Amino acid sequence: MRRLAPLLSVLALAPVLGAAAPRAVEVDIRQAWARPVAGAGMNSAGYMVLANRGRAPLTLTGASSPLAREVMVHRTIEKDGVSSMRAMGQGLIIPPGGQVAFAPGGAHFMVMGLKRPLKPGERLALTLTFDGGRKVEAQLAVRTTPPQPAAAVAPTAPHRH
Ligand SMILES: [Cu+2]
Repeated sequence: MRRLAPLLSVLALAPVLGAAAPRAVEVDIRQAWARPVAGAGMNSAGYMVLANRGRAPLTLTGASSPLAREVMVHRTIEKDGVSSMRAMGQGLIIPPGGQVAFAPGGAHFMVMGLKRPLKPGERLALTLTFDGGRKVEAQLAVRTTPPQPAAAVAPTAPHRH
């Protein structure tokens, strides 16, 4: 009976090890862009469309950038003609097959305390953190205006060649 003990403990561990293996984050990142800033210490805002192409809900829990002191997930709220920004507390859930658009006037990544200016044409790397601590890197094009929406985002638009 003694000889069985090591085998049993390995079997008992197997499901735990399986659960610990990192699951890929099944997310598509589209139209990622950030506003330029003129000097170090300033804040930028980052925008993108996050589409969950997995079968489980995906929760965005935070973001960071090597170029910024802090990155917060914000939402702009308009109340009585005054707009203000609020941090999104417990994370942003993207349902399976669904998408969330970060866009001016709505949800955005507040990129705070940039270590250097951001010029149009450059790229800003953002590391997005999802549930389970899983991370995905996004490359945001630094530009003054939003990129044109990709055709895939508006499947109902007329198809032209
Ligand atoms: Cu903000």
